[in-house]
Amino acid sequence: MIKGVIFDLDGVLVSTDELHYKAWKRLAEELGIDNFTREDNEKQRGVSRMESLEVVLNKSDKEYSQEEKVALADRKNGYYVEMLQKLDSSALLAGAVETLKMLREKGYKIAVGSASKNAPLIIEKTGLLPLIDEISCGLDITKSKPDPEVFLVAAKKLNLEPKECLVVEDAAAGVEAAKAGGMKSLGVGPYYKSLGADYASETLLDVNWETVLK
Ligand code: B16
Ligand code: MG
Repeated sequence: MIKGVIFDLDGVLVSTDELHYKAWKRLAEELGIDNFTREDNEKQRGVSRMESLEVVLNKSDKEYSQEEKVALADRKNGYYVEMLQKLDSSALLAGAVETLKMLREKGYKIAVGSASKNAPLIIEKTGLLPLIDEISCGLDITKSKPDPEVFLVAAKKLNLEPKECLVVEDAAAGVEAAKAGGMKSLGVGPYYKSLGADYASETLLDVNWETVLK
């Protein structure tokens, strides 16, 4: 029986993809990579900061040491965090607030399970904090999706068994992580049909919650 819902953040509750894109694009241009595209940015959906950096560096002939890579990821994060300061509720995706309120009224526990180390800042800036019981994010984990760690930490924080949790995700790596953790999954977003989730809906507004939560 499902007792809690774990929401991925970026691409499910909030849209920060444009800001990630702008920050990576700025870094790429500084490195002389002028062909970093929105298509490349799609490959960064749901994956960790260091793996996202590899998507950018794959477009360069230059080799970088691990130390240089960490500095580049930090530089990109600086640009991203600078833009996050202006984030507000206009970044919330359709149906996010209504869904969280509805689930809470029905007595479900709510967590966020996000790869982002900036999740607490994003949640605060968009006003989601009062609607969420627990946050499990990039700061809590050592292994990124498709490893289930971020969702297992979320379940633990909610005091629930994995099989009592439903994960809502917009990325294939996240759906894989949910499965690996023994959790049911609902895929949403532009690729909802091909994520391999147990249930799928284009947006949070189209979900048949009665079926998904049974
Ligand atoms: P940060 P999610 C993910 O968030 C983003 O989709 C992904 O593009 C980003 O690289 C990752 O967080 C790490 O973010 O650099 O802020 O720590 O979809 O797991 O909520
Ligand atoms: Mg996501």
